[in-house]
Amino acid sequence: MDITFIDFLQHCSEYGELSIIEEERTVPFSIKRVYYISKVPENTRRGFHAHKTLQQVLVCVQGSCKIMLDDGKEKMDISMTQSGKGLLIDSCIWREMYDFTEDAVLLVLASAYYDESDYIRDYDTFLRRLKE
Ligand code: T46
Repeated sequence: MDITFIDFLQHCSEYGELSIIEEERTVPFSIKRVYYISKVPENTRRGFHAHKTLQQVLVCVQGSCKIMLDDGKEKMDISMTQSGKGLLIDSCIWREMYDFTEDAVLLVLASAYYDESDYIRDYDTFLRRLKE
């Protein structure tokens, strides 16, 4: 599976780090929605879905977590440990997020507004859709 990481422009100094994300420049789409996931209890797994059309960039801005990506052929586990790097997840990729540290904050930049009908929450339906 081809995984795309996006390196954000960063200004790091003795005063801290400043990371810059610009729509259609850093991120290859127009950002319609931003949300973040935090305070995830230990041993919690989230996600368990794919999207029909949505593209997203995930950034663990604090702490760390892992993302399992599945394109129907291959599964890949990715450690999200760097706040200066984004993981691009295209449509039709099954994702699960896990191993959140207590302080983890997972920021998500999305290409569309929230639409429950864009979710594929059943794994067999996801596999069938890939064959269409
Ligand atoms: C994704 C991963 C990385 C809304 O009402 N609006 C929103 O914009 C979002 C993202 C969610 N919701 C509602 C839908 C559910 O009732 O919030 C509740 C929790 O959402 P969900 O169970 O889908 O959360 P995750 O962590 O499993 O998945 C989320 C995103 O939904 C999803 O698009 O790719 O993060």
